Amino acid sequence: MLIENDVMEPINLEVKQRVQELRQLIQRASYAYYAVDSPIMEDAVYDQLYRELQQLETEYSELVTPDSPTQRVGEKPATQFTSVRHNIPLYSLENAFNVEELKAWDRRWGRHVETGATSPEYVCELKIDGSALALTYENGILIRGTTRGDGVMGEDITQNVRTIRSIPLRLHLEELENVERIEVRGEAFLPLDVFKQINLERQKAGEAVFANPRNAVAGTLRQLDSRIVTQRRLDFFAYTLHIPGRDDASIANTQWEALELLQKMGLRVNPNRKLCSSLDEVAEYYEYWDTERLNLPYMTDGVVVKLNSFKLQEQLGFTQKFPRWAIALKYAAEEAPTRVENIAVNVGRTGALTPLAEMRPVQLAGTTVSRATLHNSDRITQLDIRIGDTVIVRKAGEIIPEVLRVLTELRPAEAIPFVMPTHCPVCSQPVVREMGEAVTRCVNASCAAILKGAIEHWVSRDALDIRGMGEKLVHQLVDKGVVHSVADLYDLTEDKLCALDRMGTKLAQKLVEAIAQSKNQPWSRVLYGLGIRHVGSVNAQLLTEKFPTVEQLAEVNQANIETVYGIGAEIAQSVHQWFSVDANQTLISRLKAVGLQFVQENVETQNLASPFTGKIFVITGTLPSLTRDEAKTLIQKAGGKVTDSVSKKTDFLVVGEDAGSKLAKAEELGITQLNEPQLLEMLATVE
Ligand code: 0OX
Repeated sequence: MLIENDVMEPINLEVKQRVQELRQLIQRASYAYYAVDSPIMEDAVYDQLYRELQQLETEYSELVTPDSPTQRVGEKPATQFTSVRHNIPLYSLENAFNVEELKAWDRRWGRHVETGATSPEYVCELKIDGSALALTYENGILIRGTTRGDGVMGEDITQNVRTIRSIPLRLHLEELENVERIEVRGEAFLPLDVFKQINLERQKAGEAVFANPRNAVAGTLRQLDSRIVTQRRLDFFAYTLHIPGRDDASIANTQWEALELLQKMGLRVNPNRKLCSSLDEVAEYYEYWDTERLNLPYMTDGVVVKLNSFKLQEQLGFTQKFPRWAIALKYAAEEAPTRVENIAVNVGRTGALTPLAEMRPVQLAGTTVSRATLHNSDRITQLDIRIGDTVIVRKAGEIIPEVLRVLTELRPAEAIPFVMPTHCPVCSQPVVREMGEAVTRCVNASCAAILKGAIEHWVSRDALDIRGMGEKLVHQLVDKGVVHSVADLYDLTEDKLCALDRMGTKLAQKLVEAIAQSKNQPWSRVLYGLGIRHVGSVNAQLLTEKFPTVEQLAEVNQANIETVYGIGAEIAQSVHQWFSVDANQTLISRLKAVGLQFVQENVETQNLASPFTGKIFVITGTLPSLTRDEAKTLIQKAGGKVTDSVSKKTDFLVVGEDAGSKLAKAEELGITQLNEPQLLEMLATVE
């Protein structure tokens, strides 16, 4: 019972509401997953919701109720198969989401037992995202296969288990004498290519697709017709071995030895395991596989870290749910649920109106996310997103967070649909949406938002690189009417700058100097800085190589622009159109008058002769000093292209340490490899 009085600090209403909301979400998700075999959210999303609820209940223990999903040990198995009680329960794993949490786990178990002076050993296994299975062998013959179920009771799915080729029907028992019964546990999984094919077939047949390979495995294992299971090419990695009545130490002394024994007995054991003698080594393994796992033909969602010594494992034992000697170190979820509190509209430098979801802050791929792009009104209609909705947001790598879908079943009655404004939210002028275009635009050339965006782009690092000219200063310059065009930047004086807020003489002096310096930037950067649609820094380089003066570029027709390697019709049209606008010609004249570069110097020695021009590069592994992004930028600036995957078209593979499957493929295709020093040497020839 919750008592709110002046002795106990009242729990704010928002926390109570959130706890209720989380329970409702989790209950619906569990029902959809377990009872009707039709998941409504990804496992990572479910994990995140569950964890948030657990955290709130730990913080506000008064809110824990017996019917909370956190109080449930497991889910009931479906009824089609015979239920079987496991001889030894199948425990699940506690989760850690970063190395800090792993260290906290390590300190915790370390307090329970004496380990002596030496650091313990850890076994790292990839955490396969499949379904746990328990296999029973009698006198070496497979007699039963069961699902995990709730950990205590599982389902007998022997018929289906027999279809998995990597599960031997008879074990090699030379290693173990006089054992009647052996229990093997491991993870059944679906190779990713099979998963994709199954979904394709289901889609064609008008059936619901599986949300992820894990659900597809669970669904397949519970198929009543084992002929279908055979077609699905399930696979299996084994990770534990028990002999009822014997303690584990009589079979092996360590987890590492047990894995080797399982392999000798004929079971498939994941080869990507590692025996580590420190947590730092564990962290290294975890970081390495964070990216490398994407090259594996099956899904993994973390690393299972286990204490290697069975003696230590035995001393530590189990909690209600988990072994104390193991933990799942999971990779940060890239998708999470949250609530849309508002939909704002941003006006970019091209005048495009972009709706943005303002959301309850949520942890995603290691960062806090509170805004996500909704792209355009078509996307909003397609998603059917409303203010007040619970949505799934995604952030993968450097990608801007986006809303993936709406959990419409959680929509509150008061949710508000979004309407695209008819007038620009910055300059109040009417907006337009051209036929066939998804984007709504403000077309007022003197709109402050467009001007601010244009100036921010002009001063940015890859353009004119005017250091010290940040977003706030640009906004002030526009809002106070000091600057109406990028050309006005060149009329700024120390006095004019000093009249602005938070501006001292030193800073003003530096800025004036940086602005003057920008006049030395080459024509390619000036062209990029003009912000012509579709002209990024690489295209600007390609264009200025072919057209070394602004007059040449401004005067040619569209077809001529298209002859440049890498420049397509859309880009050519955009460039041609830009130069045909009078206001843009005036801008060029003003910029020329103040001394900006509109001629490419030393054309002969420029990148036309560069060994990078038009060449396709792929970067793999960790380079000794450059980050992948730095290497990518350098290659692009030298005229090369960087792609993600190796193909026959790849010209060079830049190889760092721990290179994975890309290296193997490049070797197979005979592609030239470069290490970092060789790349730098090649770059040094391009100036
Ligand atoms: C996996 C995986 C799962 C042993 C005791 C508790 C967990 N998904 O790949 N579980 C375990 O270990 C059990 N190991 C794994 N590799």
